[in-house]
Amino acid sequence: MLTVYGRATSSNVQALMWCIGELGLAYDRLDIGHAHGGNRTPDYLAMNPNGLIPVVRDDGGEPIFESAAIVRYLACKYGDETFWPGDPNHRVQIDMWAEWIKTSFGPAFGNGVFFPMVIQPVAQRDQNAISTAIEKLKPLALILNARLQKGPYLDGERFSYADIICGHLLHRYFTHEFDRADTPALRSYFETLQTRPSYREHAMVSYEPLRAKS
Ligand SMILES: N[C@@H](CCC(=O)N[C@@H](CS)C(=O)NCC(=O)O)C(=O)O
Repeated sequence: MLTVYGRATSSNVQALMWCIGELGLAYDRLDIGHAHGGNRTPDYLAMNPNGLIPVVRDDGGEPIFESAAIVRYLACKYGDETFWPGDPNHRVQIDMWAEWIKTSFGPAFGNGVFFPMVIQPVAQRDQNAISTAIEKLKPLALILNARLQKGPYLDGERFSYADIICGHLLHRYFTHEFDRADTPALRSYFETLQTRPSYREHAMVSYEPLRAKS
């Protein structure tokens, strides 16, 4: 049994929960973070000194933080050869895209566009910085679009953990209104992901509770 510490409205929790759903694992999820609090207590900081969610414990084992590391742990322990291939030459192609999304496309969208346009209080928003971030995101979206022209998934015909690291961002990316690059393959990928029940259940979670009121 996995214990997941983290609220369902967190995008990193959504990636993890989608992974758990794809692998059909039993879990207990506790609402921690944001309005729920609970992530600055001594007990929580002993599990993750950053005070961030998610954290996972597998059968009461050592706490694990960093969502991508947790997803790879679950892939390694419970996934099949397709989900995270053992062959280093194949694995690195998948890891490469997962890493790029986690460090390039993800922050460019999440920190640069989504957070300041949706979550940050209106009075603190810097419209010039947001406009710059929107422009900087466009070439990254085009890189992803070019890769997905070879799809339907990041690893061609095979659905892998890299699709989780990427795809969980797309609900926010395509439902939040902003000036996006023209990326038909990326949009079609988003539509393909929506045929997966675990994606709909865990990654298409409303972000309205996070929206700044003023
Ligand atoms: N790199 C970390 C980032 C974790 C992170 O930033 N989590 C956010 C939610 S997505 C958080 O804990 N925010 C504080 C809160 O919810 O109270 C990961 O991928 O797990």
